[in-house]
Amino acid sequence: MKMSEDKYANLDQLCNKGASKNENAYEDDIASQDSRDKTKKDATSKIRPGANPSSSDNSRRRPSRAAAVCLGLLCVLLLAGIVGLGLHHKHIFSEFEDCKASNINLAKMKDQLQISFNNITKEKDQLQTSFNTMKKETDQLQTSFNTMTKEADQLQTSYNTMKKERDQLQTSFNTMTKETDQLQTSYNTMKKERDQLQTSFNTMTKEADQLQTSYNTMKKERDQLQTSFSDLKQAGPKGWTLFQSSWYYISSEVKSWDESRQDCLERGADLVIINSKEEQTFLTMPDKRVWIGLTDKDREGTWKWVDGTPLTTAYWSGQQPDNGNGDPIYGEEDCAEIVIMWIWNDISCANHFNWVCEKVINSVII
Ligand SMILES: [Ca+2]
Ligand SMILES: [Ca+2]
Ligand SMILES: [Ca+2]
Repeated sequence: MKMSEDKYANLDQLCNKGASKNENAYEDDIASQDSRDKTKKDATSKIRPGANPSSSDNSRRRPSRAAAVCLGLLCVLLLAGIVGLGLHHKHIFSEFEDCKASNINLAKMKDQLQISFNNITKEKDQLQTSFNTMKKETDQLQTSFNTMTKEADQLQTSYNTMKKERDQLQTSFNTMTKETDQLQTSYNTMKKERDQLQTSFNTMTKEADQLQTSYNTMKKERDQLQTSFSDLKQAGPKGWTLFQSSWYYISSEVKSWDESRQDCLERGADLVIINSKEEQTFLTMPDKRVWIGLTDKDREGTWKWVDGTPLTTAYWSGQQPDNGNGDPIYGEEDCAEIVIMWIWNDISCANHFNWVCEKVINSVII
């Protein structure tokens, strides 16, 4: 717009300059004409003093001719001046017409420029409106940009936080993976152990079944034996006496210690072994001397029961056992008897006494 205005101003200056130039040229032409007229007058004034005053005819004719010549010259000059002025005026008129045409063109151009200026003004207003709109949009965009920048910052913060959490999760995942591997290894180991235990359990189950079967069989046998024992208890062997957990046979004959033991063995028993004070009291016979299953035949002074167990609790009388006290009449005394009043004595095994066989019930009942 400014450019258009400047252009318009330049056109005005050009027009004014042209007009001013024409005016100045006209003024210069007039001044030139005046100068030529002055020069002519001066020439005339110079000629008049040059006339010869000594001859009166010549003086009268010569001024006339001179005046005629001067007049002719003046006419020529005047004609030349008129022609020059006419040409000059024609030239000026032509320039004036040109200037007028230029002014018209300039006026048209001015109108067009005015129209263009108006159009440009409208466009400027529209551009201003667009600029304002764009400025608002720019402000809105700036606001949006600021909002998006904040959101971007928040997102960046969230991203960093999530990245840290991801790293922590990755670490936890790796740790859990290791633990999982360890657990898997432990699981495999436990699985193997379980399988082994299962195998052992199956084996033990089979063994338990076998044991249960054996137990059931043995239980039946025990029941049968219990029944047999009950029957036997109710009606024991003839001549046998039951005391606590043993059956006892007290002989009515007398024999040596070895013969007595042989008799007991033939009866499915052995010479009595005294395990308690009650049994000792039970076996005390007020009128008999009886062999018991105690001897030191194998080693003098080392008394053992017939089942091989050593003697722990004894009921020897006074100085007994004395092994005959060195008296040849008694000889070697290697067998034990219960004498009257329940005390024990060692005596020669060759003596003949009654004897007591013992059959332990517990050894029969399973
Ligand atoms: Ca006994
Ligand atoms: Ca002895
Ligand atoms: Ca003795």
